[in-house]
Amino acid sequence: MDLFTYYRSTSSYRVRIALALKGLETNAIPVNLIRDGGEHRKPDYLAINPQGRVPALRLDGGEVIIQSMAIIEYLEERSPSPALLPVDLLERACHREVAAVIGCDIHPLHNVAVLNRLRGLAHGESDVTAWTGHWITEGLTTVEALIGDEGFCFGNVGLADVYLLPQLYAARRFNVDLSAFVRICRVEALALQHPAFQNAHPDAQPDRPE
Ligand SMILES: N[C@@H](CCC(=O)N[C@@H](CS)C(=O)NCC(=O)O)C(=O)O
Repeated sequence: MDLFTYYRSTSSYRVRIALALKGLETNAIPVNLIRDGGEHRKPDYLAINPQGRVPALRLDGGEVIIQSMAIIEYLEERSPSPALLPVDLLERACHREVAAVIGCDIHPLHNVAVLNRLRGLAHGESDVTAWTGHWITEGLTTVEALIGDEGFCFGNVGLADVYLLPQLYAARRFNVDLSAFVRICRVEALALQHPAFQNAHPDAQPDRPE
């Protein structure tokens, strides 16, 4: 399998964590979102992912799956063990709630294209920073209220953690103050000790700049 990825893309980072937790190997193909106007906008990449975003997973048969949630669900269904979702239906829903808050309500508001659109509408960097900080803080306030008091988000490592860690990396990159989020910071400290999260981290990616 080939994973089209960018080291600091939070959606790519989610998929890298899911792959690592499941012990699945892929060939990483870096797509630089910045260089030369963005390699994701070039015809070669658009032929792979018509949406022009990362990640994309190309299967050994050549089929391509885009959208991190679709990729992660595919991996979960194809390689169910170790599971990212618990057996209990309500517990599964709890993981999906956190994934949806992050994947649907936080991350899309600070994506590269969205921030560039703000810049294109004559907003300066202080507006962009305030915008990003607002949506990340608001969303993480919800996540803090949803997750539990011990271990990973809901005890054992799972889908919620796959979404949370990349979002925290982005929050720190945008200088969002996370100190009020005691549960979230507990999960972050725990995950950063876990080999799957370490292997998937942006700093461990070959396309990371020196
Ligand atoms: N909902 C998509 C989001 C994908 C996405 O927006 N990826 C970002 C990087 S994290 C991207 O490729 N951005 C390029 C751009 O905005 O131009 C997913 O979960 O895969």
